[in-house]
Amino acid sequence: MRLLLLLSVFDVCWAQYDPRTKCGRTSIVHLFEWRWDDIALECERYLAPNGFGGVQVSPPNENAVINNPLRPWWERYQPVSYKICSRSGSEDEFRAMVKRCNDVGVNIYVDAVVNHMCGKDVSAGTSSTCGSYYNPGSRDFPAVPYSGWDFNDGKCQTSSGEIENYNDANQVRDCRLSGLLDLALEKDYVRSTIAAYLNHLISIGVAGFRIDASKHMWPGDMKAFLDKLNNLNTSWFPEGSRPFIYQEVIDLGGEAIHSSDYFGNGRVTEFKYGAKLGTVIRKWDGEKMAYLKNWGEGWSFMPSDKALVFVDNHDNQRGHGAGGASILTFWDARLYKMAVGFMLAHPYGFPRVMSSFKWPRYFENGKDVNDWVGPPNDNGTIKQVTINADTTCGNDWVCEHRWRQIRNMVIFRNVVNGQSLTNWWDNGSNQIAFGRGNKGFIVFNNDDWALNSNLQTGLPAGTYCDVISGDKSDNDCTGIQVHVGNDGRAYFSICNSAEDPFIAIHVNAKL
Ligand code: ZXY
Ligand code: CA
Repeated sequence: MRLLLLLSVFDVCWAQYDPRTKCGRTSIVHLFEWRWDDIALECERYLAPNGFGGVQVSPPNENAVINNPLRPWWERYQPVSYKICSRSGSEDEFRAMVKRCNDVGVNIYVDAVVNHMCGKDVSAGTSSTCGSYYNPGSRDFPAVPYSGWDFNDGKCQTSSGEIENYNDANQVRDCRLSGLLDLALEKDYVRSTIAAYLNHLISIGVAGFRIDASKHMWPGDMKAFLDKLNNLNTSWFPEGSRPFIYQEVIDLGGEAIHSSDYFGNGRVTEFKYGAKLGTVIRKWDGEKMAYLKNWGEGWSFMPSDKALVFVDNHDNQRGHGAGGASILTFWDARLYKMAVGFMLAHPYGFPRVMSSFKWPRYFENGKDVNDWVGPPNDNGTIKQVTINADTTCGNDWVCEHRWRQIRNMVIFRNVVNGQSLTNWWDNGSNQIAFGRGNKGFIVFNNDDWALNSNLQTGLPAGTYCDVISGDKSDNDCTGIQVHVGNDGRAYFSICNSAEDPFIAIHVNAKL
């Protein structure tokens, strides 16, 4: 009885921090701006077979159609109702996707935009993804419904009604973020309306939520609507499962609001992770990979069991936003693969892999003037994700998650799950290596000279396939082979000009 009680307390305590992934899967992928039909196919044909635990999908609710600039990606962050009806598809298509992904053990996490509705200066009318009428000027969103009483116009203390000073927590929570109409989350009606939207998604079968713009909501207000959420759908999840919650809080230090304010509600995005890792791998500010020895809490990041980690996200991959120029993206493919490889090999945090679309990046005075450009489309309709003969994607979908090096490191992380970081080695510069118990080992050479070293891997003796330069196939390796001796040691040789200057081996890719 006492044990049962203890177990249930433990369960409740860990509930919203647990991504509820299936079969020992340990990462998720953000399929940014993909259509629901394409995500359903991707779950079945690629994500499930390769051990991805889930997908973060773009906001599924109805949003303002912005025509100036023409259909930017950020229009999806301007809600006009909670109808599931967006450029990614209809509610029927969304339901079909959730079912098909859940049926192959891939969870769906929804990007929930609940701090605000659309911008105050968007014109009134029915220019929305589902044709619902709305009037931002009179604070009227009849399709929800919300009216003037449901916004923070009276509560915000700045003269402009906008957030003017990020050192003032009251403004950051109660004023408008770049003109977006700020919801009055202290009202029970608003809390209940948001909870009803999220519970609708839970009933369809989603596993949790990324909560957009959490920095701009009071943690207590968030707790109030999160406490109203139902348990996950028992068609796919154990009785009593709580939704996974990860809150987008951009905290690089130096502002009034801290990530730790939100730990009670669920996990929090660790924006320092990508900003710092980019700086290290670019070798800026005198950083070296050797300094990664105490990566994680040792770098004053939040506790590992609270952290949602990523190299780049849909916002900061555009050269602005949190982290700025140091952020690595698919545009810097060689360094990017090392960064994602490091993230997936390292035990700190719960990782999200980014999957992007290509846009016509063009810098003027250090700023990308095309940072607003929306997904590949034909007259506004999002293009299908086509798959080429070599398994890469077409139609300007980048599909980083399908790059061999990244996909194989997603598998690596599953194989080494639960093992601690062992056998750290570095050369005092930018050559490092570490193991994960007796399951896997990874070696990086980010110096300007060759790496030739005999290292303790901690692995059983045998011949292993490097999963960066190739795959294990028909009991052979398509890339480099690594021979681990009876003493667990292996000789590694990585040329600094190698296409990918790192090697990773694990026990499931042993000949
Ligand atoms: N936008 C352009 C034009 C409009 C959208 C812009 O220059 N915005 C002002 C600076 C960026 O501020 C925004 C932040 O979060 C948002 C924004 C936003 C969240 C949304 C919708 C938004 O504009 O429009 O749901 C933001 C919040 C922070 C912070 C930094 C930025 O420290 O606490 C953008 C849109 C950015 O640049 C955006 C959109 C969605 C996101 C996100 C950023 O999830 O993280
Ligand atoms: Ca707010």
